[in-house]
Amino acid sequence: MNVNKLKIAIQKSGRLADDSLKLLKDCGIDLKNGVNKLKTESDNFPVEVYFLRDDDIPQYVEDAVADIGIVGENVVYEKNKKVDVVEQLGFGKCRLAVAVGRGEGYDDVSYLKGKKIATTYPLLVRQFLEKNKVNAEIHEISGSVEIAPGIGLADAIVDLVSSGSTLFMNGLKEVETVLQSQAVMIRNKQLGAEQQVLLDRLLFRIRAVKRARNNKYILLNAPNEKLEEIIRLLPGMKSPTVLPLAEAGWSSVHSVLSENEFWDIIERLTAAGAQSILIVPIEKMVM
Ligand code: PRT
Ligand code: ZN
Repeated sequence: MNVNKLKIAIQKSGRLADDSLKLLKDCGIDLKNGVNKLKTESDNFPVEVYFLRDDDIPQYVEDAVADIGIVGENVVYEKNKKVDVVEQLGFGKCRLAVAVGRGEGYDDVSYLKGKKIATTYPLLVRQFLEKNKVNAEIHEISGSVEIAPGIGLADAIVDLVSSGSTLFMNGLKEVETVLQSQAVMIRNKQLGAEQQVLLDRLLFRIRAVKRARNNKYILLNAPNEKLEEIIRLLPGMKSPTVLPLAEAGWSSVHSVLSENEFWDIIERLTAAGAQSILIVPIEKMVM
């Protein structure tokens, strides 16, 4: 039964839930809004989506209950199950960090020697301490790690940080990064041939969506005598498209810019004489 469907495990509710569903939707996979909230299917792609707690996803994928899953790298490496990481997905970004009281004089990791560290990530903390050759006591707790130093339960914590406001509100400061993390796609190690074909189709779509999210389409007008200089500023997919404008001596230039160099290039284009610059989001980008 259902042998030729790809079984995907995603977080039921929480920080990765909406972005995971959005990614599938952007890949053109329409999910039925079934009443059964444990599982749903799609009419236009052979998938079965399971909604689970994020902590359970690596085990389900190792056991082949699900073929693939979407989960944070922090969970993948802490759970340490036998699964393959196949793709970083670009959302759910955070870091696993060491934090100590704001008033503490912290110079380097040797500060942690003999100290008590509260965390929900005992394995990753142990590996971090071993790598840095520091002996410290790991105190595993199940939540609200940030309050541990304040109530005298620990001298330091290791927890996930994104904006840093939780640490700030609890009188803590971030002093070391244990792991940079984002949501990833994981895969069962013995995926069947049919499932692998479906996964490859899904990954092809995911990569097109990721590329589109990281790029913008740009259109601008340029005086012909400045064209060469303006084209040099534009990386483009191959080379920019140049079309003559109705007004003599002017051209329209079209290209693609990546999100991280975007503002820098726009400033240089304007300085070089580009006018009427339009920036348009890209829906999908297949190379
Ligand atoms: O119920 P379930 O077990 O499925 O969910 P959960 O409560 O265990 O996880 P959830 O939904 O909180 O997080 C899911 C995943 O989101 C994590 O495993 C990370 O990969 C990722 N992620 C990204 C984060 C954060 N950013 C994050 N900021 N997970 C948790 N936090 C918490 C952190 O623990 C701390 O309490 O947010 C607080 C810090 O945030 P800032 O912005 O104040 O620094
Ligand atoms: Zn969880």
